[in-house]
Amino acid sequence: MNTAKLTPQNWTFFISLAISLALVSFSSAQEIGRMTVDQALTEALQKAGLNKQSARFNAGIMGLLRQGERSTALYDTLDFDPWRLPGITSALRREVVAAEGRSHELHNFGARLVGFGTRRTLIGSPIEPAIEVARKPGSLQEVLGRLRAERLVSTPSIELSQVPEPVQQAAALILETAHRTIPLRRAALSGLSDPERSFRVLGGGFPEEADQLVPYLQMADQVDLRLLSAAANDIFMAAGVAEEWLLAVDPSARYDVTIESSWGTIRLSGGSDTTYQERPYLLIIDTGGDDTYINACKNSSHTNWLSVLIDTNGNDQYLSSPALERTRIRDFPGRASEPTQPGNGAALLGIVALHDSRGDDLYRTHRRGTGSAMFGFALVRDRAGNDEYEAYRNSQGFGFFGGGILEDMEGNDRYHGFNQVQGCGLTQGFGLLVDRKGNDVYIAETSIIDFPSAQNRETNVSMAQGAGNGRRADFTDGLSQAGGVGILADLDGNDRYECGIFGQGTGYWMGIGFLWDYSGNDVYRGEWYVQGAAAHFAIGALEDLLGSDDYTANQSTSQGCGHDFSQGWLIDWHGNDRYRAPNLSLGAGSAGGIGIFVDVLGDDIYLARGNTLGFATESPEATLRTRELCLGLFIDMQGNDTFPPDVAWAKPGSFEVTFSRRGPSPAESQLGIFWDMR
Ligand SMILES: [Ca+2]
Ligand SMILES: [Ca+2]
Ligand SMILES: [Ca+2]
Ligand SMILES: [Ca+2]
Repeated sequence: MNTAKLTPQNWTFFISLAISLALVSFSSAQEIGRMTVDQALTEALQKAGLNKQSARFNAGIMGLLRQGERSTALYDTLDFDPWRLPGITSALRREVVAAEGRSHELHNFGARLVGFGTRRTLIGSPIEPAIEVARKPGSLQEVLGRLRAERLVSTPSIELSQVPEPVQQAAALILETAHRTIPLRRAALSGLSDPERSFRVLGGGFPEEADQLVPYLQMADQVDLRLLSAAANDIFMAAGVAEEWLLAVDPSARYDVTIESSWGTIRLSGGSDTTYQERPYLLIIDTGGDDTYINACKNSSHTNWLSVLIDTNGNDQYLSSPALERTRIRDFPGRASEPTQPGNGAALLGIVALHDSRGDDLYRTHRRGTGSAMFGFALVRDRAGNDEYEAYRNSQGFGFFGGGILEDMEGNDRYHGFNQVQGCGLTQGFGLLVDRKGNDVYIAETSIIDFPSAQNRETNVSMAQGAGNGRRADFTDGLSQAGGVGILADLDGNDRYECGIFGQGTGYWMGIGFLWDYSGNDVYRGEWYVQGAAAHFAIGALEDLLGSDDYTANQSTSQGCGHDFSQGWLIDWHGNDRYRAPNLSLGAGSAGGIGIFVDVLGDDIYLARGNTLGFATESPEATLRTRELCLGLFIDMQGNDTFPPDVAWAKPGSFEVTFSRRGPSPAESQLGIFWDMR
């Protein structure tokens, strides 16, 4: 029994604890917050002479300015009605929570946002027949026999008596599922006349010039990602079930068999520390030892269309070069040499699944990897331990025509990368980084400048931590391509996020980036186009649900800022927060954009300068933008807040509308709204 006196401090503690507990249940957090935020947005617009129908981009005018094809399903939805974003993202966040332990549902979640999702589990489990086959005694010999009869397996009959029964069943399940899935993959690529050549071209790098891009896009049109996504669902389901079966295997059980197939090598091993050198692997199951994998789990060719790696024990290393065992990526001289080559956990015209069950693991890749997909689907899932993830580019939840997922279930983890990492989606791609537990650190390199930005040559373009990136070609060849969807979702713990330019919920050129932090006291550091910011017909949002947080954006256009027909959102639901904001921030519209900032609860401190705290820039006279809405909206809903003394309209308890240009109606004007509701 707690005998402490109930002093006012105790009461405050108990009340805030009660609120926290209520909010920790994600559904109630969303319900309370969404209703309140939605009402506040509605009222703020009304008080300024706007409403959710009029406060939109004019589709006709935008159509004259916006160029780009292959927009995602999510982009079309949010572009149609910006004000639905908080409701839609709160429903999406629940799906991420619900997908725990079912990574194939995370895959379907991402794929649906882009437009090629399936719901293959709606009626039942599509892998149930394969599970039935695998569960029978002697199933692996039986499956291998059938594959041998079809000339898919070349190794003659092999002794399996040393291989533990769960390992045989798990291997049988993966191979049986692969065999049942290959027709979907064949159909997906049936439009390609020379798939081996396409593999080399599509994987050879991002096309820069139009003469490279045109054939690339033609090949892209010949790959049906819906079919490949359906196949990936079944593979990811089977890998999840196989991992469950393997958890029971004694880590000291010793066995080692190698079987060759035309889809790649199958190796089953346990009880020792093993180094897997680079070669085309179809399947690796390793149940014991501290192992090293050099580019062992990836698509190596058109025929090596599937690669599954399940490691259930030990502290393992997943490396793209043996040199990286002791060298960090940022210190590695060859770090920039192979940014689009597949490394561990990278898909290319195929499917890749990497599951690590236990141990403190090191994932270090200068190649594209750790949940990275081009024309395919990749999943990396780490179940336990304090892990270190390092990459250079196009990694750690990255998708370009396809989807890449990095899911970490537990432990305090460290993520480091340079560019297009930690939840990044390019054209027709999604990249998801989901970290479910622990205090984590996410860094997109800021001091070694390998990716100097057009905004500031001394700062990297990060395009990281929830970033959707498109190809802007209005000033070059005209072949603009819409960006994809990048999401970083961190569900627990006190976390730290650092990046340069473009990051932490950012979008560029019809791309969408979300950073969702569900819990904990967090620190956000970035430079420009960060923390809920977007440029050129794009959408960026940072939403932080619980905890007292510390936000810093140093250079410009951040923390709820939309530039050029973009939406930038920053919503913080709880806690006493501190915002250090640059020019164009905290609910700012720039060049016909919409920027929205909402802080729901707590006593907050705003340190800001310039066009900030509910402000919109004036559009040039006699241009298409003159009578376009440009809107900056700032709302603080509660608490004793501190505002900078030199921002004239930002006073506690006040509602202010500031017109930069007043058109015939508010919807044809450029205006800022500041509302501190108390
Ligand atoms: Ca291991
Ligand atoms: Ca681990
Ligand atoms: Ca965390
Ligand atoms: Ca707050």
